[in-house]
Amino acid sequence: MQRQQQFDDHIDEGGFVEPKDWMPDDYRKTLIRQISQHAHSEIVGMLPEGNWVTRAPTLKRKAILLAKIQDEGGHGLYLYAAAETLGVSRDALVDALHSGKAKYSSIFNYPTLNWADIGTIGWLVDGAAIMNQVPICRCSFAPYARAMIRVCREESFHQRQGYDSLLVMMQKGTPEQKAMVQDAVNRWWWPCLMMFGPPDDQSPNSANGMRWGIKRVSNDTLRQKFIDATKQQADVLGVTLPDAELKWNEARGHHDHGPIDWAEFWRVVGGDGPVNRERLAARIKAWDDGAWVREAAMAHARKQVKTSEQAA
Ligand code: BYC
Repeated sequence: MQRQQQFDDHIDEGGFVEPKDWMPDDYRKTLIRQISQHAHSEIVGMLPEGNWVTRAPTLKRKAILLAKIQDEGGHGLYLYAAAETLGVSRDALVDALHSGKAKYSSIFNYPTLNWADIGTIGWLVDGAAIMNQVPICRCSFAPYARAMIRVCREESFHQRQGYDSLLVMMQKGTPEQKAMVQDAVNRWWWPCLMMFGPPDDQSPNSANGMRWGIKRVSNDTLRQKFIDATKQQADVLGVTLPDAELKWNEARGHHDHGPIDWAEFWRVVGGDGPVNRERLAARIKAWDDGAWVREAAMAHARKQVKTSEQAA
């Protein structure tokens, strides 16, 4: 009880928690859930873009895309490592993903149909990700907060490269290329708004997340900030966001927007989105195909230990 009180006081004072510090079980469980889902999202998030590596239109765009995908692999690894400091094994986390028990971001269950989808993912998906992740740099669990600082720096390059790629298509492209950009924005806009999670009054984890300093800003507040920032960028780009009700509300100081299809969100989160099955199957195949690499790395590590023991 006293430890609980000390923990609560520490959080209230804005303190950080390190892996070896005492923490309530529910705090640990919530972090394992959120950090591992975040890690899975990074790893599954490599798939929609990986689909376009061989078809990037120029060497420059291909190099940028490869770098972005590699960054995402790196983000997944830091986040798995941060989750492991809470006492869960990497194998258990990966099993939870492959068995369908663990969630990953709904956004990655939509297909990438044309090249403009890649620029749009950078602009909108990474833009939404940064909006959500900057506050996590101040998360009370220090290893997660530290990981997010580097992740956010890289995400901001990802967002910029996406916007730049779309700007080139909109300013120098053919009418067909401009139409591709608009088509991609039409398909990604609403799923991006869903990335922030359900509305605050339907978000079961928010109360504890906010209480414990894991979440610093609510789902709806971040979604609104994203809409306000993105509308201005869309105007510069020359694309229309697919929401007839989107308009500036002077009294609120924010944009009003049309209704979000939460039934679609829950369907996708529940495993029945456009490409959920394909994404999971691709991850399971990659894991199985990589078994020999893990075995070789373990054999090498065992040999190194033996050699250093013999030398000692
Ligand atoms: N998709 O109570 P709530 C990236 C689940 S990766 C799927 O509000 P919470 C990137 C939620 O887990 C982007 N599920 O939950 C990578 C919960 O279910 P459980 C990933 C979602 O945790 C590559 C239930 O719905 N970013 O940026 O308080 C390339 C109720 O929700 C979603 C992160 O993971 C969703 N969109 O808030 C490009 C950031 N939303 O677990 C980009 C860290 C909600 O109780 N995570 N659910 O079974 C967070 O900030 C929070 O976990 C969320 C949800 C805001 C996502």
